[in-house]
Amino acid sequence: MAEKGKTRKTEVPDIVEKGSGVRRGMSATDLRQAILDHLHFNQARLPDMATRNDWYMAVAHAVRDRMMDDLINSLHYLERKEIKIVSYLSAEFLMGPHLGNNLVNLGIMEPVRKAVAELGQDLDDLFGQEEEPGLGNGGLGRLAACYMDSLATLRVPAIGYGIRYEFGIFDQELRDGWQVEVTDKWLRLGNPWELCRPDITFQVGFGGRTESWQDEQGRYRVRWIPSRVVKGVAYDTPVAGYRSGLTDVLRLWKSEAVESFDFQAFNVGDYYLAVDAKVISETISKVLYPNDEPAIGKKLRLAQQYFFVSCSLQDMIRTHVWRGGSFEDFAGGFAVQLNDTHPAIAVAELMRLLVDEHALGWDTAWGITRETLAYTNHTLLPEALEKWPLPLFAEMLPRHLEIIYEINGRFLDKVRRRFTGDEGRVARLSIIDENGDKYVRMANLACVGSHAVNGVAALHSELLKQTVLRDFFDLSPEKFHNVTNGVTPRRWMLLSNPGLARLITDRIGDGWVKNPKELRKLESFARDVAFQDAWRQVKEGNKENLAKVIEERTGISVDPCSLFDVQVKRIHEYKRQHLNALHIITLYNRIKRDPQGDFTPRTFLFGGKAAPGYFMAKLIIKLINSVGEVVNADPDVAGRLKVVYFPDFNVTNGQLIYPAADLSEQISTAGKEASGTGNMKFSLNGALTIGTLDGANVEIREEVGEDNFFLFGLNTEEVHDLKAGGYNPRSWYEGNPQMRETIDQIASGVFSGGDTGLFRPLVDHLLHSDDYLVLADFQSYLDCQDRVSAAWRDTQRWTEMSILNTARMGKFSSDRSIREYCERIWKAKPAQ
Ligand code: 26Q
Repeated sequence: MAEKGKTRKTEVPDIVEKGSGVRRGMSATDLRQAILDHLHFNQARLPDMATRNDWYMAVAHAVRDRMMDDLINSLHYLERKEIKIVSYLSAEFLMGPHLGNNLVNLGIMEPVRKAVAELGQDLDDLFGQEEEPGLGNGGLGRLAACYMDSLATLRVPAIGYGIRYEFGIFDQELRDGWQVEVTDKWLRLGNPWELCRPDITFQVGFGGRTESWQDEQGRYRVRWIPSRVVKGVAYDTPVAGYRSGLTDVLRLWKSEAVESFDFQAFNVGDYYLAVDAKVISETISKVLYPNDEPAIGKKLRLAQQYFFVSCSLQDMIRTHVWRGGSFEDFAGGFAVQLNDTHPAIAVAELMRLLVDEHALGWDTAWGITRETLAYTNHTLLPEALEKWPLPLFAEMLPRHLEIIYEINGRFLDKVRRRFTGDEGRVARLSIIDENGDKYVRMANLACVGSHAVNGVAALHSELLKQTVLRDFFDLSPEKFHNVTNGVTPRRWMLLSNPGLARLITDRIGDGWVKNPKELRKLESFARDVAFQDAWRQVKEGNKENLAKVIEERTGISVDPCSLFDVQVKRIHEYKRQHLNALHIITLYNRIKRDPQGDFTPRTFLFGGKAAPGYFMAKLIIKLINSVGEVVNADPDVAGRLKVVYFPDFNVTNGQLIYPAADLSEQISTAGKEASGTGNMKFSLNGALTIGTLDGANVEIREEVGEDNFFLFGLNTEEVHDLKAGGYNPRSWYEGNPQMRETIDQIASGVFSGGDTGLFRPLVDHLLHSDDYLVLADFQSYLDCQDRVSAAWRDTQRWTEMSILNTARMGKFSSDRSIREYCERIWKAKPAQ
């Protein structure tokens, strides 16, 4: 329930006046004055005394001011009941730094740069001051951020709902080659982009018990009496579209203690109990969970999920009622997308709000719920499907469990009517897992409670239907969709690769930014030698920039003329960073055998965080660093091979790395990577891909053409057959001398100062189970890498392929993805 004090709207002009002056003006002169004013009135600093952070804050506030007209106008749209609002529910939003992106989207990069320079500051320095909000683990959170950019750019009224974690994903440091996690205190110096809305708060209950009662009309009703209540407070961050005049909002919830709660305790004299309650309440939004292995949950994580989902749904209902909508038409007012199962509790919560709080009948509420919700799946790994131990669930959300039982009972009745006698199917479809310890299966809940279910790449969506969601597909095939992921060309090209963006725009105009299919026009210049030279120059400049940063951060000097071979992404066995490492060792051995030989110089760049509890992933990081230490220091190598682990891979670092890559490593075991989005960022920036037929690689290859993509490895069918026939990694090892050599070297301590124990677990794993078929794909990978090395030597051909990659990546704009969601799933339209 919203707190009191909300005033009814008063007459406001439809379009707030745009203009000039210190709050709105877009000229360098106006901006300069605006920055000085903010320095004075917000930071309370004279220019002489201002720190770099003061300047950054002043600039950020000046920019934020210029987003307010569009934000206020957009909030007015939300009041119109004929407009359908898209609600993107996500436990993660990996937004990356705001300042640069907002300057690009508002179209004021140059005047701000000038204004800042006139004040004796350097805009790039100020960019460096921003702590990026790392409120996500990786792909899924970053996808949500790209989608917010596209929603605003396409003028779709939308709210991104999530959690305002006080600590985002940990910062990664490397000590002695091991990952060390450091708390991410991103709010330490304040966050100029968010607006706290102390008046937009909702209460969320936990625990306790339920009671039934009869209302005046004699209806059976249930009341939930929670044992604990916390308050969610809204924090809004405006998300400007790219020159679209529409600004959407990211609304993140912070948990706080309910005032009445501590007063109660205070009155009975237990001050410390009151303070305890406050601390516990505030814990909910304290920290982002790293995606750990396996997905079986922690209590606090479930509390987080329920907390943000409940606040968000209450907020939607409040808005809907406020704009005069009827409950029956809730689905006409909101399309709610569940970003994976993390917000899947929305199914039960929306039912609870409609049935218990607003007295709708079950069937009506169920119709509304299913029509409103849609679910995106992001994984094919069965062990990554979320499930909650039943006792934990029952204790924290007793009413929701009752509702889930009711949903499940009705659902399974229907299943039994259709598939009479097929109790195996019933057990698989059930929302409750009853094989041994009982669990609530969140993917099942999401499928049952949604009108649409989608995967994130064509292959992934097909495999979903055949594997993890097969029974649901059999039941309701019409629900299943594919929406291939995309990335925003604003952040991932315009902002991060301004040199390339300029070169492209000079040739084909700037229409590609909103309509990236226009990049195809570059095809006709792919063999143009002058254009190729200019193209290469941009890439070399980007590589030089990166080389400088690598040297600063790691002390390793790399040759910008070498082939930059890059694998940046979360560390996971299925992504096979260790396959990449085996290749490096093979190259090293070749050089050692023939030190005078003619080898293609390569710089291997790795980046990515491992989940803190994922031992094998951390050992892979150590292995890469250990191989690097040996290779980088060996005089025989003479700089022809360098191995770099770039610490703390995040959005900011990604913006530096993707534009500087020549080769993009997308080498997951076929059938394991749902989509990948880094693969798109690389290719868009002119890197060639070495990859398997996995996730969106399949579609990338289709688009760029098979001649412009380095394919290797088993496909999903072959992976399946190999495993079905009893895969024995040891025989692959024994049959391949090169592989044997590299693995033996790891085992015998060549990269661990003679320590034969250090990498033993990894070696054992490869030899005895090798779940991700590293050994089976090894030779194919090696051969393919040899083709890469040969291709690199034909500079013109390589450049042509690079240009063709960029030219043909239009499909992978997140604008295309969002259009598909709007048309096929949300039935939402751009605002006029
Ligand atoms: C689950 C339970 C408890 C704690 C954490 C989690 C958790 C958190 C984050 C589980 C998974 C994630 C993130 C998953 C993810 O990023 N998946 C990626 O999504 C991308 C966008 O669709 C795809 O491109 C990638 O292929 C997929 O791996």
